[in-house]
Amino acid sequence: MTFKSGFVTIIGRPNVGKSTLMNEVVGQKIAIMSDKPQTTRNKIQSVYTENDFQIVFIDTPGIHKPKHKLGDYMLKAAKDTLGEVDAILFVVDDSTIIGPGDAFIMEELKEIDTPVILVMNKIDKMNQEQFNKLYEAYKAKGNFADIVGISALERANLDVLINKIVEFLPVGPQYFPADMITDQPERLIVAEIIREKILHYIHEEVPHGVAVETAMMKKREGKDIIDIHATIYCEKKSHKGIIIGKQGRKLKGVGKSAREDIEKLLGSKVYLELWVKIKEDWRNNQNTLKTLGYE
Ligand code: GDP
Ligand code: K
Ligand code: MG
Repeated sequence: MTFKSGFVTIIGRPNVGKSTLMNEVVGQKIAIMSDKPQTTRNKIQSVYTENDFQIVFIDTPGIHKPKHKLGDYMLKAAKDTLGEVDAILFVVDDSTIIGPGDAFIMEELKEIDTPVILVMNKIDKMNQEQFNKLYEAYKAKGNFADIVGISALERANLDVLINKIVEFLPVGPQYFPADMITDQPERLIVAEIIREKILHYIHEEVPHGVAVETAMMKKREGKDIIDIHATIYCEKKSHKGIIIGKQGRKLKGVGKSAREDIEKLLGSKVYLELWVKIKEDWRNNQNTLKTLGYE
């Protein structure tokens, strides 16, 4: 039996479903998801292994025009990977036309030799006519190695997509153990889950100025409990108030919902303590970005 393996990067506008796709393929929450753009800030690798192949997925921050240093970093993280992988999954959603965002990405892709599979996501929200129209529009405008319609959320056609990806993989070694699904340290996933809940519970501009750091994570002596302390950094005093909420209600909601997800991730009871601190302008501070893992 010949074993195939390779690297695949997932690109696309914010909110088209890249993180959802990666999580559903590997069957666990590795990248956080939300209905807000700029949810994913790092390159995240996850691994999907079968008997005769292994795919390493790289989820990237959405490609968009940067507004601050963190934005610069995010765009670079997305573009750097394109030339180095075996295939690119370019994910689009149920928009009725090819918008300027997708056109921008298709321009960027023209300079790269890597085969591009167009993934038309969210087919659960499209009727056949809408799908066909969009399909023809993309086919006419782009140079794709293949086009697949899927619903990441409903896990529709994911097997078809996987088979297509395997076609583009070279014969190669099993890079990672079969049971490994991500290169992300648990501390980082924990922090990201907390950030996901902040994105979910807190509206407007506040979450975009938030960073989360897992300060401590330790199994309690003789007990089946993991104690976790995490710090939520925000940019302003007013933001701190919003995050904590009246009588601490917001923060409690964030903590409860994060704890439930973290317990699933770690397979253990969790005691989660959250602190909110102000760190002005951290998004433009190189050192802080480094400390928080954005490097
Ligand atoms: P990303 O920014 O590209 O990583 O997008 P996310 O994975 O964070 O998803 C953005 C939003 O789209 C979330 O609210 C998802 O639940 C939703 N979403 C993702 N895939 C699908 C899909 O196949 N169908 C529908 N209806 N919604 C989806
Ligand atoms: K998102
Ligand atoms: Mg994402």
